[in-house]
Amino acid sequence: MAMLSFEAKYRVRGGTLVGGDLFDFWVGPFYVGFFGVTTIFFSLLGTGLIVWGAALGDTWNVWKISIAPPDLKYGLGLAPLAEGGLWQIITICAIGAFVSWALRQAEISRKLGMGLHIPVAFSFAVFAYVSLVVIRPFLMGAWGHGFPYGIFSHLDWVSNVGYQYLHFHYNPAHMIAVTFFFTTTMALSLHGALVLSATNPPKGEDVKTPEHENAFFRDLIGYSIGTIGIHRLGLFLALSAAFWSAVCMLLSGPFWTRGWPEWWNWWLELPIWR
Ligand code: UQ2
Repeated sequence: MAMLSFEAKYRVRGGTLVGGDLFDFWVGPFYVGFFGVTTIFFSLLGTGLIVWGAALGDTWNVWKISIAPPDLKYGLGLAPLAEGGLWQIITICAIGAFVSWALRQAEISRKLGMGLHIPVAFSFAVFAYVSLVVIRPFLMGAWGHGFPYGIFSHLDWVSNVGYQYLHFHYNPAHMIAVTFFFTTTMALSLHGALVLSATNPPKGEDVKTPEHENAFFRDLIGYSIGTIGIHRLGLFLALSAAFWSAVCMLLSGPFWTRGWPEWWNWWLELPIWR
């Protein structure tokens, strides 16, 4: 179905957070809004600075291009452009673009009279990013604790930071985050499989209803969470994965500097063993 005729009646005025009617219009299928303008601004500036940073580097191999944060010696100060200053401005552009995007989602949601679930959910991903490049570096006293902007280089950073704590899988918040990531994939696979199975009956038979979906899980495990419930559960699981990922990184460094396996000594030191 061509969406434009259908969408026309939802192209309503209002719901903007700033500027009133100023940017309250569409370009083709896209809503613009004040935050559409700021998203474009930060994205283009940030991308341009990344290309500049790449040009200052020694490779155009897309896998190896990397824009590093400042050396630790610059602490929480500004660094020269070619020595991490670009990374600092790119970080500001990235956050400007992500926050603009969330606020544009909020404006569109308000315009349509919908809940703010989408911008709230997206904010968890933004929080996870901000915790890595702003909150944790700030708590540790140097922007140099942020991760480099490069495909291989950010993987190296993740590996190095992990080994710095000897065995990151012993980080209890990491354990919780990983469990939520896996549970999210299981919930989505259950849901996707269930909906497709109900909507793809044998040739000539009617498409099945949510009653059938409920009956399947009641037969299987004695419980069905329901059609709205599975989506609430999915959102909770996914947001929890992002949240605990941020927590596991904010603990590592600012609040725990030794190996994570050692953290579990509290268990061995419980007085009940003595
Ligand atoms: C369900 C339901 C859906 C679903 C799914 C279930 C009709 C279409 C997948 C089953 C989910 C359950 C029992 C929860 C499983 C718990 C975890 C933590 C993964 O009942 O209602 O709607 O898609």
